[in-house]
Amino acid sequence: MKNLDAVIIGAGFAGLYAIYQLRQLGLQIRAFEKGDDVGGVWYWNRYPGARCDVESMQYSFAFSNELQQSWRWKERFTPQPEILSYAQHVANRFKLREHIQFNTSVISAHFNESTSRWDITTSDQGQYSAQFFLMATGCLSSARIPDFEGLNTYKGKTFHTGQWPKMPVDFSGQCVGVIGTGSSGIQIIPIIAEQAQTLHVFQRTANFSIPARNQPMDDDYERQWKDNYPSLRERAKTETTSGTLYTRSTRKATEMDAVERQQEYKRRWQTGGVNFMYSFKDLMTDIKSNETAEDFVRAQIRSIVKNQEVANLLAPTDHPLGSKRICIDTNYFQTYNKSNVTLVDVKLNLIQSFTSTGLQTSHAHYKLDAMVFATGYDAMTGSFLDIDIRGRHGNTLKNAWKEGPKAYLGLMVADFPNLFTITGPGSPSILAQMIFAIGQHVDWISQCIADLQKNKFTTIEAKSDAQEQWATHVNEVAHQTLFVQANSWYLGANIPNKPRVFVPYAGGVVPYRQKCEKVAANDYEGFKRI
Ligand code: NA7
Repeated sequence: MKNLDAVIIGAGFAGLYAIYQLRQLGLQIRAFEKGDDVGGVWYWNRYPGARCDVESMQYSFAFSNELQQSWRWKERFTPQPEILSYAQHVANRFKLREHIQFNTSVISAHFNESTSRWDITTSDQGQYSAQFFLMATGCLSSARIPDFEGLNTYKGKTFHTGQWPKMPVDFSGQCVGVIGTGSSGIQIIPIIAEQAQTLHVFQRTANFSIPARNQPMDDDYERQWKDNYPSLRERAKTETTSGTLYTRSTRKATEMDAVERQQEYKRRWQTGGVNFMYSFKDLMTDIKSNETAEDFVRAQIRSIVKNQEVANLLAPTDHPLGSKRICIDTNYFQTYNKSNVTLVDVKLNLIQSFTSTGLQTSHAHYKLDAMVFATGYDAMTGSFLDIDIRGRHGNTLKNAWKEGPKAYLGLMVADFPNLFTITGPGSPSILAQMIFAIGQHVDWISQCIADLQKNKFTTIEAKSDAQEQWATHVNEVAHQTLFVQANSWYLGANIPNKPRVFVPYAGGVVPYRQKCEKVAANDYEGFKRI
């Protein structure tokens, strides 16, 4: 058994920054990464069209001014290969690779009550004992293909967007099917449509999507950011709900007359990106306001898509705009004007089973050479529960979370001492810009560990009552928004039998950070240190 101070799982942005920070504390650390390189979600999601929905100048680390000044983003919204290069650059520049063991998964982590340390086993039969155990496993890492009947009999090629092969995939001349019209589906569909002979999109829920209006990076815009990075990063920290600076309106949608409102939506639709969601301050809290934005987007879809039957299927009517993660796209709706693309509504035309040659629905059989699953993830908890984690008294994390995940501040779980959940359930995580959320969490965790060492404590763990109160608060805050009105992965609705709990903290990054800082300043109120 090898002794370490800290074990980190994952070498995505969370793992990389955790290595960087914990190393500064002088800890002996090792990170285990399943893939053969850094990048996490951006390592696995190498499907054509994969692109970040946060603007490049903001989706990056803030901890090193030299890094943010020297790195040059080529486009307004960065494509996956460039984000992966950035992660590789960070790993190389700060010499983080020497702490990472690639091609290795953590199989189990058991808290050993006699040593107050974590006993960790890895896929290469490694045995480690570590004082601290950090989960940097990401919120969207546990890719999921639904249990379709007959899938094992299907002879065509299958792909999941979140586990895309490294070798380029060429769909030229093929009949391709895509299941899933979330962000990944919406990004990959226009690209496959360019190559494939025929493309059938199997849609269960139509999604709202705003044009990205991606473009090469504007030099002046880049300069403006680089000249003001410190103050802009500070504003992101203190003035935003998600850690990303948008042009936020201070007005309510229903306060304005219809003409003015339309102009605002039009202006933002033309500019592109998630900024559309900030057209009015109450879009995520007032259904009447939200409906005005929904109507606008549906009208755009109907004006883009020529066949009105198809347009009606593509226009979402069953959830508020933004209650499922808003998508941003490049030519998504336009793709349905192509003669080789067919939309199949699987709410009416039910998927029955895969056959050896394709997909059988209640209305027809579709012969398919390849099937792309853009069917999403067991989000936010899947990557934790895929590992055999046991805390005090041998209690499994699976058992502790059987009625839904609970973590005090989204950082620690009662009865799992010294286990830190970076961007865990109950923190803003996926509702925030992820690199921003990771930065705040890792800074807090490293300060917490430094304080433990300074005060000669061995362990820290969440108290159950503090954890309960926080979970209640997370739930109450979510119910003040429209997020709870959709069957989304935020609520675990895409996974059969997953407890229906709104997992991320919807109260915004500013009150969240203030709470974390206050807790630390008050001698880690709600935590027990021994
Ligand atoms: P999402 O957003 O979870 O989308 C998954 C899609 O797959 C969605 O349209 C689902 O429909 C559909 N789906 C899932 N299971 C089925 C079955 N059984 N039958 C038909 N359709 C199904 O995952 P993404 O990868 O697109 O995006 C995840 C996040 O990654 C994204 O928000 C960004 O943050 C990056 P449903 O809506 O459940 O009816």
